[in-house]
Amino acid sequence: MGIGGTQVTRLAALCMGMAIVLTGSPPARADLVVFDFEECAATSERFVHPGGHEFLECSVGMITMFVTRNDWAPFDVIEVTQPAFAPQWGTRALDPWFGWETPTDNWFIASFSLPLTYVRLQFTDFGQDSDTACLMAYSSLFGLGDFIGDATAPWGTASSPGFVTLEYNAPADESFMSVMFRGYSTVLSNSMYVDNIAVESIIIPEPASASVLGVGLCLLAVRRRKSHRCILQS
Ligand SMILES: [Ca+2]
Ligand SMILES: [Ca+2]
Repeated sequence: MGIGGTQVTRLAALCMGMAIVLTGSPPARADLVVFDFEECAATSERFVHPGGHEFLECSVGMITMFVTRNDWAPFDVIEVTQPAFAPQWGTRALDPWFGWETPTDNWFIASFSLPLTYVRLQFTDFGQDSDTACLMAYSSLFGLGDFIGDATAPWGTASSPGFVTLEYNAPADESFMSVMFRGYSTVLSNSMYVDNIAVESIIIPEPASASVLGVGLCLLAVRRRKSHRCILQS
């Protein structure tokens, strides 16, 4: 899928925001920020998944999150009222089901405008295939750079309003800029709803110096895919 002018502009802004070089005193941790998707445009409902978002840009406080899929395939924000998600999920969540009938090595990728030290995601589904929830943290945007760490948890064939929570704490003196995540089974590579993405970032100390990465470099980066995968739990 091509990347349009609007996407280029937004990616450029994101890249510029992320090209901050840490200098000066040691960074501090910011408070926990939660992306709950309740203010995002809903584009799908149960059994109707048109792929209404090619990407999603969300800002909470000082942090911007940019969600894509690794192959730039569309996805949705689902609106669910009956059967309901858990109360703490509200009614909206990330929906990976567009294109489910052509299974690929598919992931969501969340890239952030500040380096993170902690991330927590919640996953759910409505039964059927037996899923495992998985996340992987990377040092650079779009699932690139060094693999920092991962987390997995079995979900099986359980159903909403239950959910499973994954969290990852970076080792001391390490941080990450993006997270690849999915709930997957032996038959479907991305088939769980995701909500309440909570992060702790590093506060950029003042004064900080900033350098701007070239947009071309950034766009090149998003075209590359990492091959590192979580190990499926039985
Ligand atoms: Ca929600
Ligand atoms: Ca599933």
